[in-house]
Amino acid sequence: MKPVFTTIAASMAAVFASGMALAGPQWGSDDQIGAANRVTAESVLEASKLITTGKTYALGMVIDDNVPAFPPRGLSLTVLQPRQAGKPGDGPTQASYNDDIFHGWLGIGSQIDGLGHVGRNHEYYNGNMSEDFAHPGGLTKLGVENIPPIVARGVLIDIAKHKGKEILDAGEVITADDIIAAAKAQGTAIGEGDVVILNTGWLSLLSGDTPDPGKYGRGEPGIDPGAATYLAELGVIAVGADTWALEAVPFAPGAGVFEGHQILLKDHGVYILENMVTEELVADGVTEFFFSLGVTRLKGAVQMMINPVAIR
Ligand code: UVW
Repeated sequence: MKPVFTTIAASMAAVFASGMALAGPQWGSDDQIGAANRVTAESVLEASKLITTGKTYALGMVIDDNVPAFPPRGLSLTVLQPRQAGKPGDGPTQASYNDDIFHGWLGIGSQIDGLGHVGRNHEYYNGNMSEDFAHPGGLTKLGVENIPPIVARGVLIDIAKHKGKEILDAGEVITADDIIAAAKAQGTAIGEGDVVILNTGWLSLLSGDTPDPGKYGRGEPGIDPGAATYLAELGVIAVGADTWALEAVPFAPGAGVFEGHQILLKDHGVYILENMVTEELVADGVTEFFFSLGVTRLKGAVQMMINPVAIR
């Protein structure tokens, strides 16, 4: 009989030889940050070499109460001048100020899905059961406050260009083969530790002379479960797109409800970035960039509005 460690080593070697990344528990049973474990000082230094011109790109959209959101999400903002009515201001220099009150959902506009967002039959990333951590006052595990700075090599895969379209259709499925072919055509290798952003053109429905937010929100092009598995097994940190939920809606034939979310978030600890503004990167032909995202550390939050920055 082979010694246990030899057997384990052999199966680990087989896993790595097959190019398959292990799911959540590879970072330990207490792990709460999943694929963000792939951010290291070395990987950040390597990514920093992608900065060649210093041009910055805001990947976050302007968010207001008109932004199409997954129902019933919404927001309202109120600006006020507390305790200042009828006064010239505070102190000898008459200091005056505006504050703001936000009421709303955090999964709105450009957003990150934390690892506590989508599970399978109430089980979430790393075996966490809903009843143990999803409390009304906030998640006690997997909250976005745990997400470390995500600084990495970013790659933009222009699926729309590869398919010869300005905008993909609602429900148009992006398969693993599509991603492989588009990446090959544009000469971009996707590797472990990358943040992958897909361009579908869908977000352009919200701009231009005749924006169509209704069409934007009713459906979307996006990945199928096979594409989610492919990207997760490459060992990426996050997958995003210029769509509101990354996945094809209506869902791909045979796919479950937001099954790509289950595969990425729950099975692999890979983050999802939604409503990414890709337009300027596409216009400049940028396919590889330095990606930087510090997520607001609201304790116990599931999702968060974000504005990642790409630098070329
Ligand atoms: C769901 O998938 C339910 O929401 P989101 O698109 O915000 O991830």
